[in-house]
Amino acid sequence: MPNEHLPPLGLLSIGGPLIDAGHEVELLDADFYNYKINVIADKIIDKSPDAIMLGHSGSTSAQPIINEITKIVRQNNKHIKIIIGGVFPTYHWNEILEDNPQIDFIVCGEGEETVLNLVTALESKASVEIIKGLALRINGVPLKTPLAENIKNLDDFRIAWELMKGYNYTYWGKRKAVVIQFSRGCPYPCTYCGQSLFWKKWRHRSAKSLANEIEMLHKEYGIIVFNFADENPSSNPKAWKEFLEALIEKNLNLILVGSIRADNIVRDADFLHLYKKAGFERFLLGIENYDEVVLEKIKKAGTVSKDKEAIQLLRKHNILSMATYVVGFGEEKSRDFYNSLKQLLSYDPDQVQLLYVTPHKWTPYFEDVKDKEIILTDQKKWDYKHQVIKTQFLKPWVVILYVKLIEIIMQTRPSALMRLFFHKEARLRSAMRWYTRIGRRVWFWELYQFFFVTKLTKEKVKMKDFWK
Ligand code: B12
Ligand code: SF4
Repeated sequence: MPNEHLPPLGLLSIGGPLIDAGHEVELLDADFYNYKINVIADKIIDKSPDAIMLGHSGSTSAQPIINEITKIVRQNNKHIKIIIGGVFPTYHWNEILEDNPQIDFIVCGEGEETVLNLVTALESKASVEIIKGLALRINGVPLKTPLAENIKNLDDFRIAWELMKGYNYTYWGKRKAVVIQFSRGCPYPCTYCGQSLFWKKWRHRSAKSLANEIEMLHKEYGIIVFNFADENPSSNPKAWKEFLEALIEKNLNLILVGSIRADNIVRDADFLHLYKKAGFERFLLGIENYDEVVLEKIKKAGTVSKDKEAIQLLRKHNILSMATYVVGFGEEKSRDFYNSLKQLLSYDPDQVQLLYVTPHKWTPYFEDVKDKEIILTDQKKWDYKHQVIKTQFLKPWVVILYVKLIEIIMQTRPSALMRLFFHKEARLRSAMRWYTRIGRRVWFWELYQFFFVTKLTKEKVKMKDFWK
């Protein structure tokens, strides 16, 4: 997002336990300043800390950048410990360690406990092989230690918000913002989803502790916008309701945004007014596909009628809906794009986002498509915004034109424009204007990138051969 940045919650989360154990920790947010790779490496080399810990938001697409940064750092500093973590390295640890001798350790899974154990061991020169949840080299061979247990109580670890000092994080149109989590994980079985597998079990923070933390962030840091990182925050409606009530009791004027399952919105129809009262302004709903057969195949466990009902319910409560639609789950023909558009128009969401299916090696979906050919071998572009799987019936340039056509029709249809200009709530008009401003730039940028920059591979590369 141009000039808008959110703090990296993953790094702040591992920072908390380290600081509390007495370590000196500093945050270098390269994304915030849009630093080039050399600049990032130079800053690390200048500082020369004992260890660097790198994380990324778009995990798969950003890993090549981490590899490049750490190579330069290693050339200039032989002693620094290089530690990485996050979802992509958790599953691709073997090839990362094989191809990147400069990376010393990969923290697999949740980072808080493992990183603390690792740093404590390194400091006291104790053995690191016994630490669970780690990938490392033993006698030069990449190995992974047994899985670490899930954190049982998410309230046990403090997030180091103080590391945000010096960064003016904003979102939603220059409003002070953070990313926060009520829960981790998701109990649903969608075959393509890498996140539910990563967090393993759905767990949540206590309603009171999160409400208190939000109040502290609002009062001490002036935070207005809270972007929920949860995969599915309302998995347990009782706990979720308790949280909404605890937050409402604080009587803060906040803007909350997040993602949620459409059927959970329908389930919570009776207390959606609490969502609104707590401050929820927009939910992203993963609609994924118009075809019930495809939804069944990917085990979305949702239904078309619930998707529509959820959008209507959100509208009734003056909460914006953003429908995300994924291209490539079926073997689309022109007719399928027409049907998708028709369905989206009938759902009438406030915003849409079209994405491309991007299989993660560690998901069941990968097994379904591993023999398919890919058209994009540049990992940096595996970011859901580029088509990666070859389509049987349509050329990639036709696919992108259909995608862009659907987006433009959806965003400029009369009902969307009416809401954009005349919605009765000024704050929702402002939110929609903000999204439209970003969307306009991205729309042109993606077309430009596709036709003038992105190089599609001419070779026949199968998915299973691309990911070793
Ligand atoms: C907020 C968010 C964003 C924000 C990021 C803000 C920021 N500065 O971090 C924004 C909107 C900018 C964003 C952008 C993108 N995102 Co995003 N994002 C998220 C989201 C919803 C939350 C991230 C988060 O804070 N999680 C909570 C923290 C606590 O978890 P965590 O980061 O995984 O960290 C824990 C562990 O992984 C580990 N860990 C992580 N890093 C490290 C590092 C070290 C050294 C150690 C020891 C441990 C460790 O410890 C942490 C604590 O347990 C996640 C989904 C999710 N729920 O995680 C998607 C997610 C990370 N994003 C994703 C994607 C694809 C993108 C984009 C590519 C989308 C796009 N096309 O624009 C871009 C990429 C931007 C970029 N520059 O790279 C995907 C990545 C998929 C993948 N496997 O590669 C995810 C998983 C969403 C999904 N459902 O698939 N994103
Ligand atoms: S509902 Fe969402 S988060 Fe949960 S498994 Fe499905 S895609 Fe993943």
